[in-house]
Amino acid sequence: MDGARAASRLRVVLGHLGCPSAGAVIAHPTSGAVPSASFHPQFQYTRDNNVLSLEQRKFYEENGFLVIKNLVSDADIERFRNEFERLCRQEVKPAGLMLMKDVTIAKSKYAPSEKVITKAQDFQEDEELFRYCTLPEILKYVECFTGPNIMAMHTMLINKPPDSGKKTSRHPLHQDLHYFPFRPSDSIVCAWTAMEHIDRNNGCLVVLPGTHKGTLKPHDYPKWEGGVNIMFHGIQDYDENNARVHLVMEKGDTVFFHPLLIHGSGQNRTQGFRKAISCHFASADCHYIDVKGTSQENIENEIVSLAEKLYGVKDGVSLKDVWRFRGRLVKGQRVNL
Ligand SMILES: O=C(O)CCC(=O)C(=O)O
Repeated sequence: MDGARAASRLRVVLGHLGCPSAGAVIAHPTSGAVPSASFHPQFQYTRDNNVLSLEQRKFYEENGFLVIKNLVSDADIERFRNEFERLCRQEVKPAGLMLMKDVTIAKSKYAPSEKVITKAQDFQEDEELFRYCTLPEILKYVECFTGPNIMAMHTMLINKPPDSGKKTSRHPLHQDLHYFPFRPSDSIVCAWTAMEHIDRNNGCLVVLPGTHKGTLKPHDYPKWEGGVNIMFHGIQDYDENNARVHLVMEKGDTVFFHPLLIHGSGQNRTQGFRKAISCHFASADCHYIDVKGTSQENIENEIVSLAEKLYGVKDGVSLKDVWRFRGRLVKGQRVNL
């Protein structure tokens, strides 16, 4: 699908602004989660629904992330890999999809292929890749953090390239909440699934445990000599002494993490492209906020001008509009977002 269709969908979405109940459609039934804090008032970041063991809940509460081994099947990962290759070759063009290249080759004229594209972002209109966001095994865990009304808000397949020597394959330390104009943060969670064995050699995720208990910090482009990829904002100021954990993961392993958790990923020192698929989910009960005058204003300006360029929509588009366009209900009712 092309930019014109994306623009027209964005216009339809914009036309519905101010009447969020238009989206209150019932999708899948919910699994009958009970309201949070009914049994365990000491828990802030997880909800009562019998999926997580007490040990897992305590781990997430304390650290802000939780790895579930072997969650997504090899067969599904193979299908996502094949679809990514089709997208890269531009055999299909879902509305809203952004195909990114590493900054070192961003201006080159290479034919699009999986050796050139480093990220496919916003695949919410690609039914095959979007299946990831609807997998029952993923949603079962997501519900522990969001509750029963679930929106898939932000989708990515990350194809971290072999580093050219300029260290641009690194992802600076950041908090995902910087990108999101919706709250509360405790009702948002990222699911990130390794599509192959991932370790420090090919650039695994690195997390700073416990940092989800802090506040949102100012972000900006790091001053890296070799260049920085578009939208790779990083935290300028964090505690260098905070412990770091490198998440070594096998194909199908999935980490769930809080949007305030400080994390990033290292260089890919191998010759292969390191693949992971991820989605940020939020409770449909979350609400949008105005980020004007906050540390998020820089990313609002950047995302909005990119969206205007991509979809040919001018004037009056806000960060909130872009997110309304991206978000899709995957479970329960579309209450707010
Ligand atoms: O997959 C990676 O290398 C890091 C992805 C990430 O942290 C992000 O896109 O927010």
